[in-house]
Amino acid sequence: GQSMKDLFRFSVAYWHTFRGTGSDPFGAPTLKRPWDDGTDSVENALKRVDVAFEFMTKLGAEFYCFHDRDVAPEAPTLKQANANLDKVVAKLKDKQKETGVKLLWGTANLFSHPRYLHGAATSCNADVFAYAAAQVKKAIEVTYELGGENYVFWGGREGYTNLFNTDLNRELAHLAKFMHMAHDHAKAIGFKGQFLFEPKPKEPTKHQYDFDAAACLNFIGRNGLDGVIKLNLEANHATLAGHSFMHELEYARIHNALGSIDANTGDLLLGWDTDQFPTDIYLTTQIMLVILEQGGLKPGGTNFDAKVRRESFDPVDLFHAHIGGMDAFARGAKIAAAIRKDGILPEFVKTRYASYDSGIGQKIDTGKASFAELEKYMLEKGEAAPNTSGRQEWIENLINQYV
Ligand code: GCO
Ligand code: MN
Ligand code: MN
Repeated sequence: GQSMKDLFRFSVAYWHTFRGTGSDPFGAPTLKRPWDDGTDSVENALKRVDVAFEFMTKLGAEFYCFHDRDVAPEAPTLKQANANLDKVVAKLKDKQKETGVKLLWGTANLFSHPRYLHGAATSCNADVFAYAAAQVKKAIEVTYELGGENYVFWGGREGYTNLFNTDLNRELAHLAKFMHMAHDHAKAIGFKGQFLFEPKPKEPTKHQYDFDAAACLNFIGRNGLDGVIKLNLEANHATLAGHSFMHELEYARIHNALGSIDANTGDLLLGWDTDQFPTDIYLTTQIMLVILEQGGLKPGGTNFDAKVRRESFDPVDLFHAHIGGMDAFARGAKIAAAIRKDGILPEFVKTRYASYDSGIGQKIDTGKASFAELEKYMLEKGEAAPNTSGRQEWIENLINQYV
């Protein structure tokens, strides 16, 4: 019953698409943007807004996402940085009104500036904690002003390298305090957007506090933030953690915490966070199976947190890359819908639990029985160890039937 548009809620990532240079850790920028001299001035930032909204309008993207420092320049003082942001946000607001493109989420960049060397909310320096708080306060305010439907916290450098000089318990406590302060401020100004944590392991710090969905959910639960913070899950971050993306999505979904996705694809052999555009319909089918099960992502969406690296000199390639990503999602959605409709998967799942539904589960309530009662049951039964083979364990090729 729901339209494809409502299902995807596609979004363009401002940082990659309008600020990305094509550089990688081994080489200098390649992308040339004739309208942009590359300097981080307010004047340039305002010019970029025109290009960005022309791009998004032509693409037919419904949403965009940004960090404070993608849209407006960093400055020597907080006061100046906030003034820069206000100037650009005024123009973003006009452009949103003019084009109908909406803000899926805003966020603060708490990782690029050298002050965040040891993290932001988990920094050992109280001035840095205060600066980060002020920066997030402002970023929540402009997200509210622009009608943002969510607000994202990607941990950036919230983690540590060496435990000998790190008070892990204290840093987690600082982070919890910070998140409660952010929530309090959102409430105070009337911002109703959903807060989202974005898990990511290993980069940039060795031990990230937001390693994966499970680590984030544990933090959320033990700090009284259930529901206040849901998750923005990214495909490449899942593979970096050694998970499949489908695992991360389903793990979040069953905890009622699947908020939004950063759509991309990474190196399946772990590797690093390459943020490539998604083109693989096996991946998008898996994603859409979970999203359909949840009944959509709203107020979240499908944000292309993806870039072209040193494979391109021409920003037009970014346009084609987004089309390719949207196409991969549309195909994945069709396949996932067909799989759900034929009922084969639920049947596989059901037969897997046959012993609960028709065997031991009927004779003895495995959930209520004691270990001693279960032992007595097995001793009386007198059979050899139960054999669970014979069920279909490897069904990934199912997708091939629909391609
Ligand atoms: C990453 C992150 C970044 C963004 C994040 C929002 O790939 O390391 O996802 O791309 O900053 O999505 O802050
Ligand atoms: Mn991301
Ligand atoms: Mn990434």
